[in-house]
Amino acid sequence: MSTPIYILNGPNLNRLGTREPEIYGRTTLAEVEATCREAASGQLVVFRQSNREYEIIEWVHEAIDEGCGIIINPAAFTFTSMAIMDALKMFSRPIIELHISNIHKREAIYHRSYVSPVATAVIAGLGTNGYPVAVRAMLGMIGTSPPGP
Ligand code: CA2
Repeated sequence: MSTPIYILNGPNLNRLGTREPEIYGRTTLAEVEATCREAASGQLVVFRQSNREYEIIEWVHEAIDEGCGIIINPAAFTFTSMAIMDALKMFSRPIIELHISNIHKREAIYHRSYVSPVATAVIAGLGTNGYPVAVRAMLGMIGTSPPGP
């Protein structure tokens, strides 16, 4: 497969590993990126983070033209952004919504995701291990590895 998996990260995740380790762990986003590339085992990966909503929307548009799948941790935009939801709706290949924490175990403001209704699958609560898990799941979805346990 020559088109990349897009792994998109929303606001504040560039600070991962620096605060609230009891919720988000101590792994930095650069370390998360390395685990994703390892899990992708040769599959092209585009890994990005932005604190700007419009930039994430632009990257979803780029993925519509060039990507085979999207793994997205929209962070706080999960609960606010109809614009990201609308962009993702236009993506016709697999989408995995990913959260490091289990958003459903947290306060009510973290329960209503705009992204879940347009996602193929949702992963939450596995810590930063959720990223390589999502990459392996995506490889199965796009057909570069056999589905399995
Ligand atoms: O659990 C997740 O991955 C979240 O998407 C992270 C978001 C939060 O708004 C969502 O409810 C769940 C917050 C990311 C905050 O960024 C951090 C920065 C530094 C250290 C820890 C988190």
